[in-house]
Amino acid sequence: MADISAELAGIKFETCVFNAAGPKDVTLDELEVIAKSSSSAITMKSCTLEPRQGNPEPRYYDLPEGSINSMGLPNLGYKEYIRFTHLLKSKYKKPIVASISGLKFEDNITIFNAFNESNTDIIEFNPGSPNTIGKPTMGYDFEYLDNSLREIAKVCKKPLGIKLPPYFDFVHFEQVAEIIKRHKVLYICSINSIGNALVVDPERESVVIKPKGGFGGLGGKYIKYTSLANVRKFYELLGDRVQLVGCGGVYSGTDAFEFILAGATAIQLGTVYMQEGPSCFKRIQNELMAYMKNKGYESIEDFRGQLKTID
Ligand code: RRO
Repeated sequence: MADISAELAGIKFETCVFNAAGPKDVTLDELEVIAKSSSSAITMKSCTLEPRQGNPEPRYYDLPEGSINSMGLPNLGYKEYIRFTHLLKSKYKKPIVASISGLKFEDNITIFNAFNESNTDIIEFNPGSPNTIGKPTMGYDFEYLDNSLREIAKVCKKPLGIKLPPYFDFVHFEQVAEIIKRHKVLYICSINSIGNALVVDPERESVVIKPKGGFGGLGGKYIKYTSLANVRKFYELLGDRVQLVGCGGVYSGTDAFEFILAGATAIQLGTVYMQEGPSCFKRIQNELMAYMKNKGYESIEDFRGQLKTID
């Protein structure tokens, strides 16, 4: 059996495959389903200061090879998620990952401060949601990103990761890598959904989700190559100074293998979990182990980052 355990942000993970913030992780019931599955951690929905209903429905739509969503950050408010960390920790052994997506700079400071008293193992800052009506994607405002991380790093006493939106230009990768280097960020999770995609149903001559006239975040197989590019580029720029988590379009153990080759230490499952349910964790972990065994790799460190280029 190949060893697919990982150490992320100083925390031991039994396997490198776990759930992404977002899909089916809003309520305690949903989080318990993840806790009881083979997901190696329990990642919770991004939270805000106040509870939110989110955007009007329909706001999620399955596509043949992925999904489009404009959920609009529906969540129970940060206080509930702090409470959940205590409940979950008393029942399950897995690491807990909290995700914070305050609507304002000051909200993030308040929430990060409060989470110091939680039982979460890791906090993922999420400035990458494309779906908050009337708000830009914070991860594209580099000054805001820099200032937020500076203040968050001052207050946060938990291991800190960041979930970034996708970037498409090498100059932007370089600018973001410089910001990340300045602050105490232990990992980058790339990528959030690709923002403001548009799906058209020709039969109904209509968009498929209600918010924002049909524009929403694209996920699933459509985005795997952009996710891989983001992981690889940050690995090239940051090496092992900052760890990487691959997210976006992983549906199989071979997909997970590709992300590790590109430099990822762990993999998060989003749309595949929405579509397949909790069996996806064990299946993808088993497929990854089988693929590694065929290749003669014993642990993910045997090949992590070793992607070949063509001379
Ligand atoms: O809730 C959402 O609409 C949402 C969030 Br916070 C996010 O980070 N990414 C996404 O695709 N949807």
